[in-house]
Amino acid sequence: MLEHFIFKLRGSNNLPMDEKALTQFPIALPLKEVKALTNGIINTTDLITAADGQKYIFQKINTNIFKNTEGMMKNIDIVTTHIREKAAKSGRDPERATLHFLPASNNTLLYKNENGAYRVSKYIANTVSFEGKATEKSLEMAGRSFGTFIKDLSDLDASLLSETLPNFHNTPMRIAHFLETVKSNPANRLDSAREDVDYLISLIDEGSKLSKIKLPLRVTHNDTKTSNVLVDKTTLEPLAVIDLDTVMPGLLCHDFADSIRYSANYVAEDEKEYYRAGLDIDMYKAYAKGFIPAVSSIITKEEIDTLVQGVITIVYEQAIRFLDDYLAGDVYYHTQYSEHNLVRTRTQIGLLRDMLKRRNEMEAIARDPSLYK
Ligand code: GN1
Ligand code: MG
Repeated sequence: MLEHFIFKLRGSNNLPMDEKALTQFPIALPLKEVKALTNGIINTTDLITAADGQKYIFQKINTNIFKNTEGMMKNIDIVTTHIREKAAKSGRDPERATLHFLPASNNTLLYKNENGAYRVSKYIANTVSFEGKATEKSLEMAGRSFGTFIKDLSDLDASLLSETLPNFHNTPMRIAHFLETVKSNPANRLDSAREDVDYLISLIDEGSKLSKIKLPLRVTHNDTKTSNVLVDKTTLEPLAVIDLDTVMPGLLCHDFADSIRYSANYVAEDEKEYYRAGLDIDMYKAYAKGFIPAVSSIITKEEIDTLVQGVITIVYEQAIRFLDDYLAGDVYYHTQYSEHNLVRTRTQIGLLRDMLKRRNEMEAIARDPSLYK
């Protein structure tokens, strides 16, 4: 049985892959190989090799988080089609410029059954993603890729896309939810996080500022980690932006911010020595150097004025998201140990404290005229 074969390959810690789901996609079965890819902390992902040697990415979508899978795949369809067209016009290889999902037997890019929602995309050969700690070079390239992504999609009407994760970056709502969790203390963990809770509550005004400013709605990626950029294995040139689940209408500063939050911190998101967290200004500069020139022809004055506030807001928001989940008993993010989400919270708080001190330096870099030529 295919299922048993896969089960063996994935090891006993993983659930067996859904055989019925696989047969709904135009791929040659039985599979030759299955490799679990464990980078994401939300979906379950396998690199599979079909009977004819073609490789694909097979994913089970986490429907607890992505409830509107139809809307999500429709967004992805619109966006990837648009990028393929743009790529073809500008001499880039369309099949390497973005992900290409295969239609299931129901003619949509998604197959759902009682076990979950599944999708398959072509594996882009001879590519790697930037894994591990980013370098100034990789971060600059990631900035260019995510900036180009926004620019490529700037002539697409953002209202065509559904808001698949409603209020994803609605910081005031995140704050309200966090305050509710603090009040109800469902996992009885409040005592172990009192200082963190007080600090974040003291910054509610700071975290709410951005939400009061009117900014253009764009098609944004919303998860701009360097590991979401595919590069050519040989030339190391960035090719495509992946992990398109959170693509939806959003603000330009969010895509500037999240990468900086993730990579311009001295420590990784779940570093246990969280007291070493802080802003690596050279890394921040590197991302700005890639991102800003890529969007310079479309960025508005209001957007320039809110780049840094966007970064501070996103770090703040992520800190309360992690802390909320810690206090709730780890219901959202996958965790490996009971304090995992608290550690994550503290790496964000360390970064945030530093950014609030160095705001002027950050502003000067974001407004450097040489980036806007
Ligand atoms: C989640 O699973 P991953 O790494 O793609 C989260 C992001 C967070 C990130 C923190 C849909 O992304 O918003 O910034 O974890 N995605 C969702 O590591 O909640
Ligand atoms: Mg993601």
